[in-house]
Amino acid sequence: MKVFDAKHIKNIVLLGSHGCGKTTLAETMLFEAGLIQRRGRIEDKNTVSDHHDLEHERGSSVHSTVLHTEWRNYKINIIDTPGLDDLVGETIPALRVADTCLLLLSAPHGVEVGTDLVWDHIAHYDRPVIIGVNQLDHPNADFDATVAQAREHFGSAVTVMQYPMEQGDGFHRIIDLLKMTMYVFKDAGGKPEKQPIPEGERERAEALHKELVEKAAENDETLMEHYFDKGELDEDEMRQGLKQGMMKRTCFPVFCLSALRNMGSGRLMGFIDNVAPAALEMPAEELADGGALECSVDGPPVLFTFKTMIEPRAGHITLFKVMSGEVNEGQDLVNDNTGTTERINQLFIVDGKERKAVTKLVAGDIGGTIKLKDTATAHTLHAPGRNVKLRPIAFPQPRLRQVIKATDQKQEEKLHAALLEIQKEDPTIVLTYSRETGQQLVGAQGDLHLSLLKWKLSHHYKVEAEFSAPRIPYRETIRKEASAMYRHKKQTGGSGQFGEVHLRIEPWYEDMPEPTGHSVRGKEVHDLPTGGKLVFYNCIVGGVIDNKFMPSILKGVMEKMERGPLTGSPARDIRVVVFDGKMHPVDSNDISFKIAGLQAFRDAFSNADPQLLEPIQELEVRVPAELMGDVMTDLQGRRSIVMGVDSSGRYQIIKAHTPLAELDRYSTSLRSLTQGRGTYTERFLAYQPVPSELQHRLVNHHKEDEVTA
Ligand SMILES: Nc1nc2c(ncn2[C@@H]2O[C@H](COP(=O)(O)OP(=O)(O)OP(=O)(O)O)[C@@H](O)[C@H]2O)c(=O)[nH]1
Ligand SMILES: [Mg+2]
Repeated sequence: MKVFDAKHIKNIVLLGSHGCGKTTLAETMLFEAGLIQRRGRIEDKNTVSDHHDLEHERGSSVHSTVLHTEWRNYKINIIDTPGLDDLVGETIPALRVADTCLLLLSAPHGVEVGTDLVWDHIAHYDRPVIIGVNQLDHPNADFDATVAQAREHFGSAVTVMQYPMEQGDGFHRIIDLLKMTMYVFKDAGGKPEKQPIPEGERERAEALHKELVEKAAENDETLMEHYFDKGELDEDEMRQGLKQGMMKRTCFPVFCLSALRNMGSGRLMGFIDNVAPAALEMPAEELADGGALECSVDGPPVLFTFKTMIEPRAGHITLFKVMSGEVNEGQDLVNDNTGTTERINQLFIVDGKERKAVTKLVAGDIGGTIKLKDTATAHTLHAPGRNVKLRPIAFPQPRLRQVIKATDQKQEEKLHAALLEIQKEDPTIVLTYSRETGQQLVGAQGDLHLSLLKWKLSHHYKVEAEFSAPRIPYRETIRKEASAMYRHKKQTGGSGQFGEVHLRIEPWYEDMPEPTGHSVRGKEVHDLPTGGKLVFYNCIVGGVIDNKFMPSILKGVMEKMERGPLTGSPARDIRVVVFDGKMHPVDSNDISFKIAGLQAFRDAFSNADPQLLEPIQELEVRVPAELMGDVMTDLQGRRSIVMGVDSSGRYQIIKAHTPLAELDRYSTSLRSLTQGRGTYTERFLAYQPVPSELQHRLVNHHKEDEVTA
């Protein structure tokens, strides 16, 4: 394996909407560079990138895949990502380690929903962008419309470098505005012949060339002066200016492609070699503690892991980028996140499922190793004593949470073990256990993500799983005060049971005055594990209930509060005043007072205007302005209160408070309502009363369940 020096390594991530041709382009680049002798096709399930069984089954990418080409004197690492938005957990780590984004647009479809969604991530990571307009051979290809849309969505930085002479089936010529030449392809694509720009095209080509030169000059005063002096820049000066423009994100150069027919990829690779910034030229990486790490070959060795793959034979494979220094086979590095020392026993580069051993990798390069003991995705490994930690990767929150259960109850443990493994590969699968409802929840990015999870569980881990809607964690409380007494009395043969409790319950609130009309002998404030408070007063006078029974009464009250009288949901924010009762000299014991306390509480509760509370979520829904009306109407149908609307570019952000019970699979509904363009985030806001009609229904449901249980 040739070892490339850091200046000659370029890291590119292939991004774009589902089906725009990323995997096909990666295959074509590998073929053009001579790394494969035959081009695989998506339909034949034999591309280097889409090598997983699940990808073959679906006919599209599911994982991000690292590949590389060697073009002229440069090594280009390519990370091919899946375009489906549910698989954003694959895209984000790839973006994090790439130095340039190659954003592919499809000439028949232009800027799609998926393009816009991925653009938001690119903008977040502030990466240089090259735009490839692909599928120019398609009968519906429209280069000009695609570029116009790109300008509309991504701004005036979109800069035409090339344009096609014809589109659709006859596509075979590209005018290049930097080289001012025409590339003419044979039917099979590949290396084009260079021809002068035809006379009839010169005027258009020259006008566009001038725009390009101005774009290249605008980022550098010296270049600007040259341009004013000579009225022109030479090729090297243009490359220099374009590189600066890319790095400042004032220039997104546009290239012409037909990945399927192998047209345009060689020139694109040449541009990546000569113009796209190398890792060494990129701004320093931010560290978790606020510092920065320069990518430098002479720096200390620092690796950042961005992907974990679990393969049947190899076990855990960890992919990383060398952020600084160099890493050698057999080297010991410290994982800054776990403190574990890890030996890099094997070092390799990857091309899809192929691994090629190397003895060292230098700053800016991407490679992998296996069998690390305690290293996960987004960890930093460094030389002992260096103590460097790179910022973690911010994975998106789940958009969907469902209860997951093994179809066969006996396989529950196996399911859990499988989920933990899958989570290592895919950090956007988030497992949570709800102690309150006793349910195992799985968070994912959408329905498709869940169905892929189910497929993996079934095919790779041989365990069948089912999903269902999570139970809503309702709460119960009261709205007025009420009193009750309960006498528990049992006489069976020998010693009996006796306990009588009189108590009053009241809605508790912050800074509530002390109870009047009773002398307070004891007060306990309990913060309940399910939220809210129970404040318990002992106001017994004259020793009618012995102090030693008070904990039993409290226990009885607590027990009923844990499974409230209305629907069995936890009760909260209640003050209990025990003010009277009776004992029996022989038969009174703990259990009698616990039962009396519980029953008195239950009876008082039913007369205290009981109220069911439901969790309310704070929502931020981001939708294209033209779809706001539909989304708003839908939100109102979900009992939402709209708190306000903000503008953000072409989007509107609706802020609303919505009951959790109305949000089951909201991400799916929002997607279908907005053709996939709407996104949202939610977080718990507060508990609020359930409307009375709904409360009635829920209470009746609970009663029916209790009867059948
Ligand atoms: N006509 C035409 N079809 C293309 C071209 N590039 C890709 N395709 C076809 O488009 C379909 C999708 O191609 P992929 O390479 O899988 O697209 P992708 O962007 O990797 O898709 P995801 O991985 O799902 O995001 C396949 O049927 C390809 O053969 C092209 O340049 N021209
Ligand atoms: Mg793909």
